[in-house]
Amino acid sequence: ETTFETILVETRGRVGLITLNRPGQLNALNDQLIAELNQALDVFEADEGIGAIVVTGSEKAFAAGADIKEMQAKTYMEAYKGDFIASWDRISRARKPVIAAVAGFALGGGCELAMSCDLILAADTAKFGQPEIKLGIMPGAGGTQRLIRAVGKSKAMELCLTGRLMDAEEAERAGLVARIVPAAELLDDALKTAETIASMSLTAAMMTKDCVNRAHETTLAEGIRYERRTFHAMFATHDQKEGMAAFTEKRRPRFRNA
Ligand code: CO8
Repeated sequence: ETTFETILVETRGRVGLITLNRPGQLNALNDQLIAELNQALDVFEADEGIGAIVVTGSEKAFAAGADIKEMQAKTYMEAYKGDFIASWDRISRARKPVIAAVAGFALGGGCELAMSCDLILAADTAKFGQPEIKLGIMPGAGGTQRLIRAVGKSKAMELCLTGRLMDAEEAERAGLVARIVPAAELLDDALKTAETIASMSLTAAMMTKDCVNRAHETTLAEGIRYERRTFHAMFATHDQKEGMAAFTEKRRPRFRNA
């Protein structure tokens, strides 16, 4: 069992739960936290017993951004040579479905981390934003690229250029979040949603998320072709035969994730 200092890691049934845990810093993201998060993701991804992952923060903050105090003195050469932020993309390369359960602040790198997950569930207390411009910098972990795909150019520009925060209602209207949940029910709802996903064929879920994410990477025609080939491949799986047999026989499927 690995012990972590900046995150809490638990297993709930077939769901892996990662809680960002730097309460004194509103879960500001530093190298240690990202390294621990990546390590926890590696473990859950390798674990056959895990079918979906939830990443959450505290009531007050999902994450209030990259750790400003740690970044403050960084030089260009340190950022360049160390490829600052490169390791942040581990979560976007997760093959199992990942849900971000966001309450309170998801700002800067925190908003980028949430957007790197497959879907965001927002507490009614959630606040999203890319306030980097107020620090004399700009988003550096996908904010200028993922936000525009989620909310469109005008709103993405406004948020990135003014640093204005967006509440949960606005985020839902704009398409950034899947659903808003009362704050007190956020974690239960996220775990339930993850458990629903984890009860499906993991193979099907992984292929589905891979195809949906493809839409951001390629043209429509290529994406459609990629989807079709992946769809064809599903007929080689046990779970396709089992899922369809179960439907025909009016019983619950017993997926083998194969
Ligand atoms: N970094 C370091 N410490 C932080 C951060 C942060 N991002 N956010 C909050 N904290 C600390 C505060 O310094 C404070 O510590 P202390 O008690 O020692 O003074 C503690 O957390 C509590 O914060 P506040 O007292 O400020 O709490 P409030 O409720 O008054 O305010 C806010 C909450 C509005 C969220 C406020 O804390 C704030 O504005 N935080 C900064 C938000 C921000 O600018 N985020 C963007 C950071 S830049 C970034 O993410 C760049 C991303 C680039 C890619 C990734 C690079 C690694």
